[in-house]
Amino acid sequence: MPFKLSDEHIQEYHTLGYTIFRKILPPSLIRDLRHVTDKAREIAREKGGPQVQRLQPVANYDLDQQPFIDYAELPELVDAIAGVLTPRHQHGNRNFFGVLLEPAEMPYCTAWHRDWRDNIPGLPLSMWDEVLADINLFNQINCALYEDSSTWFVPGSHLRRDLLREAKLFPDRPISGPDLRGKTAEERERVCLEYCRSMPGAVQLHLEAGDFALYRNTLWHMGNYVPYCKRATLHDSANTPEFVAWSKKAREAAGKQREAGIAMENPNKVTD
Ligand SMILES: O=C(O)CCC(=O)C(=O)O
Ligand SMILES: [Fe+2]
Repeated sequence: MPFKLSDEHIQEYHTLGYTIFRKILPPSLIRDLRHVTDKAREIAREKGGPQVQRLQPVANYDLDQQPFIDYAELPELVDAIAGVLTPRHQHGNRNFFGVLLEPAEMPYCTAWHRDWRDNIPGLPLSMWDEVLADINLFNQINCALYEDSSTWFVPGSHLRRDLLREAKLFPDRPISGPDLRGKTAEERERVCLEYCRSMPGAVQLHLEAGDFALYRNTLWHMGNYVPYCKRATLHDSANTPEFVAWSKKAREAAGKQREAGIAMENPNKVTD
């Protein structure tokens, strides 16, 4: 059945902070993308070692670009994104989009975070805070080529700043992940899962091959990875000219702060 956008997709996107276009990629495109991302995995591991998380942007590497172009131009996707957001929001940006991969050897996870606020050292947090709800900014994409249950979200958290219980859970910056030192693969897998579940209201995203998740990267989220689940998930954004301009400005400001010795501002700093 061809994909059909519904009112629920739009409603969910704004209230939960994410929506999924189920089976929007046709099987022939999944086949071509699986083929090229197998090569991307080899390049990523040569370059970044066995635990590497991604190759990004794929346009910078010696890979057949045609499947990525077909993905960027897929009319059903262009229409669905325009339906939830606007026709000005464009995916498949060649200087950004990449592929997320499973680790070759050991389970691990990222820390819980909101993108930019918690993973760009030096970013003046007032810059993020004032545009947190701007729909022209922060629209991100995970498009799965194999089943993928790696990503966790706190639905609705994109609509607000941190709750007290979240601030108490992660009072420091940078936010720590679980302590994996000296642990076996199975122990690491268990500890990472417990870390995912330690966040109140956390839900695990389940994508099947050809599913496309559009999400606000301002919501609390994280990735949790095991080597036995093959992963090739296109990682992309639905960009606007406003976002390109904002991210350039934000990176410059973060660089200046770092030069001045400011590593990471803490939004939850206790001041009494
Ligand atoms: O692997 C994922 O799906 C999430 C990754 C992520 O949030 C990040 O690297 O910032
Ligand atoms: Fe992230």
